Amino acid sequence: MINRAHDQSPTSTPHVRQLDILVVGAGFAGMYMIYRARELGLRVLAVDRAGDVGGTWYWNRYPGARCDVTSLDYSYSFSEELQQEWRWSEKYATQPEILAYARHVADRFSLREMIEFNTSVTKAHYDEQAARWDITTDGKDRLVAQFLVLATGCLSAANIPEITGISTFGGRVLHTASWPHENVDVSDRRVGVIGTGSSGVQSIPILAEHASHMYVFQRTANYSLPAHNHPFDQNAVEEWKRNYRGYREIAKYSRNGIPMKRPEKSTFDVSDSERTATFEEAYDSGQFARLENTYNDIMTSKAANDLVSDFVRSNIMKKVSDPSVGRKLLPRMPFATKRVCLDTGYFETFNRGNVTLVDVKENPIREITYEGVVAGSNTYEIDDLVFATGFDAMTGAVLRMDIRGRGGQTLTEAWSGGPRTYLGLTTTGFPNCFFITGPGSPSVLSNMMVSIEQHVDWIADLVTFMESRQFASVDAHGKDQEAWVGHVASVARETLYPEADSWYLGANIPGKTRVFMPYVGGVGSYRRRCDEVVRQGYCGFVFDDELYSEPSDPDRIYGEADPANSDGEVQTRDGGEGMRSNG
Ligand code: NA7
Repeated sequence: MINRAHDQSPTSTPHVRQLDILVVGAGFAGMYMIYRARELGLRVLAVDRAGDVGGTWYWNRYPGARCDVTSLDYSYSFSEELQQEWRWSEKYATQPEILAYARHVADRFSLREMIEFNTSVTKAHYDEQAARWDITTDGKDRLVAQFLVLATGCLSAANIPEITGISTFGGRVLHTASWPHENVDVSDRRVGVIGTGSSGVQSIPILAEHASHMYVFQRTANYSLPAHNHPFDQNAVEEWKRNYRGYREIAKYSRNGIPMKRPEKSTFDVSDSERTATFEEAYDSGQFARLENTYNDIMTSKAANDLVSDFVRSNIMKKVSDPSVGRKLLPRMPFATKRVCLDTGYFETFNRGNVTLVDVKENPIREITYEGVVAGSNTYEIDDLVFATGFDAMTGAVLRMDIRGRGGQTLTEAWSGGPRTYLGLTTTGFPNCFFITGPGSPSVLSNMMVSIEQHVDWIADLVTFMESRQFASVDAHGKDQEAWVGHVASVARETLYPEADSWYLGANIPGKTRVFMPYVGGVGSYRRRCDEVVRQGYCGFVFDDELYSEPSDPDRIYGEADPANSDGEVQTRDGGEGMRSNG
């Protein structure tokens, strides 16, 4: 608990609420941030545009929505009681189950009293004199806070493509990222789905079962592996949970936030038959990270990646009865350079008589009319149009707010050449403002729960440090930020990731500057670098306008990372098999 005896901070008046921390977002990041802030005795409030907790899991209610990280991994670790008492019912939790978990956490830790729902932040301007953020919402109060924490989620700003004529469409329009709360019945309706990323891949098989006809408008074919989802044997889970704490420790220093055995060999160190057997075993595990981690050069050598890509493509061909349709469903980019999907019967759906695949790369969507979608020279008449078109990822949610730092500079101006952060946590010129899982951190390339907890704990420690020294403001030094941005970019360049037109790069949003946003150096390596910054006296940070400490050993922060192989030194206690014994 922070000793606030010295506290000179102003008190609230009827319409101005004085806070220590304002958290934007009440998803898993925001919930844990308010939990930690309250523990520290801080005045904290979270606001969320949603009507309840859950963030992305509140909004993405489309049929088939599931997490692609196993439920026992995709959950909080901060409370041993919580992780022991909550019972996940299956390997990959459904959206309703994850939302129920978020609600349980909110109730169990009495978090709702610190959250204002149905409230959006419209403006957040930094007042340099007061070293406070002045925040305007669409609610009634003005908020003034020392710290602004943007827990806005990486995949929360929905992307609705600008297609001519959308507003003239005569049927229902739906977006997977803002799916209605009530049941959407597509029985006997002609449904069109635009987009074949995870949201499309998960929803298409279910919608197709009910629709009279389904048109799938595919611009880019994606890699998808069978999820092999299954209910848990609760006895096996209980047995496994005996070492939950130890397992979580390993996850923190793993590559993706999920304990996994380090690949020691190159793809070319083994015979063809051994390699195929390894690929098959990983493929059958229903975890794409395992296939990506079969050999240490999958994400760095095009020749190695070609082998795994061909392996997945050949499996897709086996599932689709019409080879001409199968060929259209084959992804062309290197494996895992776009987020790999996990599916239950996706490719098999194209064997149904009521499903038509429309290749809109070959025949681009020209317009939407009252009747349906015009692609190439054909009009596809539909009743329900589903946008499964994803998100303005990683930066969309923060840039949609009017955020101004020192000298009134907007975040949009500061990031006009792409996002620039120090450690993915802060950006120069915007003091006392933090991003949780921001660009420049492992973020979407990791198990988000591990990364969220790390960032929140790191921020809580920094706030405690500042309180103990009575510092009013913290900012990232521009020189250190540039070094970090350079490090993030150079690690990404050593991999195949930038080769695909992915949302990791911002390539899905017309006009968005292309910068590879997540840090590919690995969760464990990243955590060590963040800890090293603290150990070296919060080097690179400016407190009350003075540089506190320069990196005494910059190599330990901006030095080499091995993107193919980092963080592999830890092993799960069963040698990397994780929960497979329950499968
Ligand atoms: P994604 O993965 O960004 O997928 C969006 C899909 O929509 C993708 O196939 C896009 O094609 C397609 N798209 C976007 N705009 C258009 C237009 N204008 N015309 C045709 N097709 C378009 O979003 P998801 O919601 O599926 O998944 C996001 C993440 O959530 C996922 O990776 C998991 O981490 C969970 P493109 O590939 O850009 O050519």
